[in-house]
Amino acid sequence: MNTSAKKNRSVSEALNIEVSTDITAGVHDLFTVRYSDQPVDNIIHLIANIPMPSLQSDQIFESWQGAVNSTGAHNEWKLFKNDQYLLACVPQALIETLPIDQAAEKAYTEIFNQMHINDYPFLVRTWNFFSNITDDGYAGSNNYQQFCSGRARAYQQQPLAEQVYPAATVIGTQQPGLQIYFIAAKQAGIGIENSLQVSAFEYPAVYSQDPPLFSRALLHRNHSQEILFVSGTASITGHDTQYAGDINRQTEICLSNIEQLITTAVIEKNMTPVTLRDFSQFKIYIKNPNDADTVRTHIQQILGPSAPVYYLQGDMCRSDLSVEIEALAIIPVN
Ligand code: 3EB
Repeated sequence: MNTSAKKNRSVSEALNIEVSTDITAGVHDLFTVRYSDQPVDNIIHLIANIPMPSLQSDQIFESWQGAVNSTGAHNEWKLFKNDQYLLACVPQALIETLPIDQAAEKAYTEIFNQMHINDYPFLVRTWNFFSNITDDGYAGSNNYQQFCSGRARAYQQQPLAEQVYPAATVIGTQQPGLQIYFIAAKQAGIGIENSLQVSAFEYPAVYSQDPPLFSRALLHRNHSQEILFVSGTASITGHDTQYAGDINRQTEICLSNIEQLITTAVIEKNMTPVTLRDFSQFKIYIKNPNDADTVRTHIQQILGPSAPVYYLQGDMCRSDLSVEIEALAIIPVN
């Protein structure tokens, strides 16, 4: 292969992210996800508007960037693709009238269908949002537990025997409806678990009848990058919530869990050594807006004032959790 062909191939597999805020946008209760094919024509496409208030003075935009944009139109789907990655949001029309477990089952079944049709067989990252997350559903379980059951049923119907679970975020919103956006890939990622935590897919059934099917982090390599997707990470060790009611201690446990995942990725999976300072993005979900200043002060002491940290109001899937942190590292490699 000649050098320029190799280089082009690298570029067309890369995924980048730019997170920006806009104080003039005037809409503080939407978190906006976009895709741009910046090297080509710089057109910015909307992926999703998540009804989740910013805890900053400005609206937050998460813009993914890939080289080759193709917006496939399969029924209601808008699909953003490059040579390695597929990004999309599950169309609302497919799921909007269903109760949460059926909505989750249908959504994941549709995701797997699109992955199959478009030939991106590996699910690497998902973001899931719905309302009343800890409220009672039916059959004695709450809405989060119902969501877990629906997701598990969709997996059970798939021939995904060897597949590692994606990194994931599940956050409660104040607006009705289930919103899911995700990244799938041509090549498999490497699942990373946290030795300080029981793997979520092995949680005891007291948390949910069907286990939460996600990896604590997922390392994905393409031709020019190592991408570490760190799942929504909470103040949990073993499988127990730590420091209910103490926002500072919960923030500390979130960060030490993330540090543990980085160490595991580097030592066990041979990732390029990175620190929290090398990360491209942190999203911090805070349940009580009154805690935002405390968390921000704490985070700035550790990551510095100009780290790419974004604060959003969201509810956690356990009522004793006050904060959850997800993170993303995109490291260029030769
Ligand atoms: C936890 O560690 C916190 O059900 O996909 C975080 C990230 C959590 C993803 C999921 C749940 C999920 O159990 C909750």
